[in-house]
Amino acid sequence: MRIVVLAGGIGGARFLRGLKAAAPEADVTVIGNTGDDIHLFGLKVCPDLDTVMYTLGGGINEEQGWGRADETFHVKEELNAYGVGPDWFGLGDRDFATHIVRTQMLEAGYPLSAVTEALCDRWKPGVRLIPMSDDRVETHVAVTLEDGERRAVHFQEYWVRLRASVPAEAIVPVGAEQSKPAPGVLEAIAGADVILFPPSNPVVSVGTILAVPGIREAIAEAGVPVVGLSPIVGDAPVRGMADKVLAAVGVEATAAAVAEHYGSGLLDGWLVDTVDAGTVERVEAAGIRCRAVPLMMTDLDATAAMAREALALAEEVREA
Ligand code: FO1
Repeated sequence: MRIVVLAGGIGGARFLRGLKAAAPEADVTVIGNTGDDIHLFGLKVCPDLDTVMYTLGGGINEEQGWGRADETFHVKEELNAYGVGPDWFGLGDRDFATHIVRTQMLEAGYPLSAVTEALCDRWKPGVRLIPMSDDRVETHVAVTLEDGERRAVHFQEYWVRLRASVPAEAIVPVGAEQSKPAPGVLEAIAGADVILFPPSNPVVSVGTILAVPGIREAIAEAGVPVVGLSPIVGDAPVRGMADKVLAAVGVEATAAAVAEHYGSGLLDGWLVDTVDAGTVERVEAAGIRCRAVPLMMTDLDATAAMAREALALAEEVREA
């Protein structure tokens, strides 16, 4: 079975670990969000690609869900001692090596998709990991700061430095309109048996991938079941601050509203948590087949069970 997954960072990576346990024989292609990418200290950092690569490759810091295990921060401390920032973004020494290799290869002329493949040669994530695009796309967030100044900040500045403490007034994936899907993205979608949206952020993760011209259309036209898992459980994000960015696009932070936001033109099936069983009817009324199952990724078994439910719902859609 060929499965395509559109993944953001932590939620996507943890779901993928469950999917691999649930379907060890499946051929999984992951289309990774690169809207969170940031240039720091002359280096290209790709947080979501790295989170997937480290999580599936066994190098992730399990408590944080991002960055490397057994990490130290000497380089960052030294940079900060020279007054070179930002000091709010935690790049560790081991992680720095990944960004150095990536930047060297990009500067040598390799596209990000080829660089990601080379990095995965080391980590062997057991999936094919492709960035959504080789072109630069950067998510910016329009905010009004406490002093009344209106500014567009990089997504990482909004997420990490500001901790989403001010309302996101608009989310703009800068460069998306001019970007093209990376080599292999459209082919993977066209060749998929099932397409899954993990419980990743629907606006700044899956939404950014869908903003690359051609990807949304290819999924809608693939003619295979498209099944998503709600990142919202009981009207709050399972983790992260998805509610803050949902407000910016006028979507309420509920499992049903996120399904409607994707829409029946894209989604065939949607899983909500058992606490949201009351919304199944509303989602089905929107033309999306819906089931309520436990959606907390507390451990590998629970996450694998979620992946099995998603695949079972896909089969139900296929047979309908
Ligand atoms: N998240 C934080 O909350 N604080 C950090 O300092 C931070 C650093 C960081 C470095 C590398 C990396 O790959 C991820 C990092 N993240 C950090 C996670 C990241 O900001 C976001 O969670 C994702 O971009 C959203 O998917």
